Amino acid sequence: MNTRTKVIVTRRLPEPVQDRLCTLFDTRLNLSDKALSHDELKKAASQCQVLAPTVTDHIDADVIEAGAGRLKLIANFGAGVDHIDLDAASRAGITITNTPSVLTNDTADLTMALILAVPRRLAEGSRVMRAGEFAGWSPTWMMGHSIGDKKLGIVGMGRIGQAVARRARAFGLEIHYHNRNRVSAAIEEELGALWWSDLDTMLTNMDIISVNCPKTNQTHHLLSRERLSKLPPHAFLVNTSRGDVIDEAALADLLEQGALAGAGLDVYEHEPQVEPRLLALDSVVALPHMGSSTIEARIAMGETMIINIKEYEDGHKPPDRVIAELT
Ligand code: 8YV
Repeated sequence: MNTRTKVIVTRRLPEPVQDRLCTLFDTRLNLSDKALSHDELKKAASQCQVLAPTVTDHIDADVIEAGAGRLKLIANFGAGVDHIDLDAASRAGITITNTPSVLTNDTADLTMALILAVPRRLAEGSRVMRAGEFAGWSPTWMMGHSIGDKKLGIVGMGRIGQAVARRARAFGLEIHYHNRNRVSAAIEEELGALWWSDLDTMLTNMDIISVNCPKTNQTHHLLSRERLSKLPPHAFLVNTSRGDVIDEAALADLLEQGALAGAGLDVYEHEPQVEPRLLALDSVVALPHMGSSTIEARIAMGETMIINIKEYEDGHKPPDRVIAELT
């Protein structure tokens, strides 16, 4: 009889991660990388002790119920857990873990890349080159906006928000932030960051906004149409967190009307669908959810996930447990 822990992985992972999973556990991989259907997820949940999903798997109460009794751990490959019904899991006594920290720097780098790319019109410039439309330098052509001395408002000052602040400071941006809780004085001092208790007031005063908070019931459409309308028309908005923190249709309306200067987006409200009006705008730089897509981060995420599974298997509390109330 096989006594090894049964692990089901829902998507193809980097090879060293898959190899290690197979060495340590009775692992079922998904070499095709085709996302599992809802029924397939239910079936998988009923067949394993550990389910290893990703952001593309909707782990709702039905999937959790299907795993009742056998499923003990959902070891998410990724930091965000908004695709998992945490309450249902907690009621069923299932532990949830994620992979924080290891993707912080890469996600912050990509955020900084968008903070640069949108005001400096990088994607537009690249499109012009590819279309063979570069007719030579001109003193008034392709002028964007400098980012130095601009006010950056970070929404969500967790690990990634702080890493963005560190980078942005080096580029000469003034750091402002809104967070449920004020960060420590030591961190504020290190980042030169100014806390705004009221998000609306911060928005009206910023030049660039970076969304870095997790998606929870409280942050769904945090940047609603009303709030987005508070941003000054010269402002740029960057989102590398989760699409539904922003009302995407309202964002498209405001950009189309010129009520906002531009947006840099890596995440979307209804992935993989993207509001087509956003893609039609030169003022939008759109990326396909690639904040953590470096080979280094993805291997580190796998390693973190494996450590969580191993600790569970050995009877310890996995280090990266996600507690429902804190998300
Ligand atoms: C991950 C992310 O690649 O970790 C996250 O929350 O958004 C991505 O960078 C994805 O979640 C993998 O499941």
